[in-house]
Amino acid sequence: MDTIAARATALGPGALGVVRLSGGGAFEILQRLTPVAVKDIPSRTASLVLLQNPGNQTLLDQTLVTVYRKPNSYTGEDVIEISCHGGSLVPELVLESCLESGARKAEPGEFTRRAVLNGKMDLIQAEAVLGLVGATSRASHEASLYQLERGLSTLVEEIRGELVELQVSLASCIDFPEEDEGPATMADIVENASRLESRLTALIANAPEGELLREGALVVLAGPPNSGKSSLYNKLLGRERAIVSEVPGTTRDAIEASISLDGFPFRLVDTAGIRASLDTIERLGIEVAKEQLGRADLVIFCLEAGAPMSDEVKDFLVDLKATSLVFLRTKKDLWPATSEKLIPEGLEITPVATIEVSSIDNTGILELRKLLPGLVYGGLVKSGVSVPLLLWERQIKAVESARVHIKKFIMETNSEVPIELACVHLQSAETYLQELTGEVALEEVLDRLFASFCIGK
Ligand SMILES: Nc1nc2c(ncn2[C@@H]2O[C@H](COP(=O)(O)OP(=O)(O)O)[C@@H](O)[C@H]2O)c(=O)[nH]1
Ligand SMILES: [Mg+2]
Repeated sequence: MDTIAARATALGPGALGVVRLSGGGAFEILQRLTPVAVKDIPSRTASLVLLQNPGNQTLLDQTLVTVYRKPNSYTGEDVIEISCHGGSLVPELVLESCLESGARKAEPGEFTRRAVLNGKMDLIQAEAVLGLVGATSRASHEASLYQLERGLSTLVEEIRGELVELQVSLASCIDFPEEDEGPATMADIVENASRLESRLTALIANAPEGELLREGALVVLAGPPNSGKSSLYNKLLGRERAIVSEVPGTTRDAIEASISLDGFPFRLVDTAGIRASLDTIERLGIEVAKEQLGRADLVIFCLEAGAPMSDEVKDFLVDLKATSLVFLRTKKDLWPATSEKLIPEGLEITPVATIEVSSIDNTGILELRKLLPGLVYGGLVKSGVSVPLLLWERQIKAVESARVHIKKFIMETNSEVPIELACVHLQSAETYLQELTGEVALEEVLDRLFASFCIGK
């Protein structure tokens, strides 16, 4: 394997920049950049090293270098980390000098790919690295870290181990069908297979929440113009992001911002009010609002506390039926003792919650903030995020395929299919679990996965 090099820190202002080298030539390459005897630098200890330009030997930077001798490194190869001064120029100069001295520029994710190939981590952990680097909320940070610590890997290996045992029992059942004293009966085997299937099903059940953790759940504010959406939006964000105005139809485009509630990530979207409008731009805004609503994980519908509901709004709400809906009666401060029903008579909607709020005196705001994580991330709010969790589509597909094959095995044992054929499904399920951890990894899977990494990871 050739020696690769890349900046491990982002370009731009910063006190430090880190350039990383990995491969058999790492020590030689560094030696071309300094008079210090590189082979004598102790492992895993920061050492002051003056770097020189490889061409004219002029001083390049004062750096701190940490060397890792194989196999005790991130990639399992010789690794050198050069901590130089940060900014946009110095790290680039250091990198260029490494390239001039024989290193090749790393591909995206190539360091982690080498770590996987050298058995330093499995594919689930590699994805956890990606999740950790991309984490924007406490929950996604914690969940990725738990998988990096092999939370999911351990569970998957355990299930795979049981799948192997099942196949062994099955083989002896097939070979010695007459023996009553055999280690397991067919009924035992099928029962164990169902147990494994349930464990995979439970894992998949959590997966949609796991996937949302990465990007944040999409929560869309909707309702008639002037119902207080933008005011509430700013209130939830804690800053003035959307324009608030008594002129109806002010918000025309959908605006999006990220917030974290109780550590869980949300993408909050404010939209144009829903009403028949002749104004082209406002009509476009309403179209955008409808589009956002189609993708929403949760809709917060705002209607002024004492206001009647137009037919247009009713139709709109009924169309929304499928989406999970929080129904707000807004501007409660203006309507302290309204006799208006929270949900207007005859309107057949079943919101997951109905709250009276005011952006002026904060009525209901805390209640709303507390409510949202449970509505979107219910399972994870209960269990906590330090649990084995599928965080990526690739993982979900592999587990689902394994589950389907176990299910087929169980079904075929109850049918005319010869047991020798049915047991092929157990083998397939095992292969999918091996793919999940990367124990059998196709080159193409690796290519796709690591393409989404940044260079230097
Ligand atoms: N009294 C009172 N007025 C509010 C409240 N929320 C919004 N408003 C006012 O209602 C008008 C419309 O608010 P806005 O947030 O722009 O509504 P949007 O059109 O639904 O985005 C503005 O004049 C706000 O100041 C509230 O909770 N109480
Ligand atoms: Mg608005």
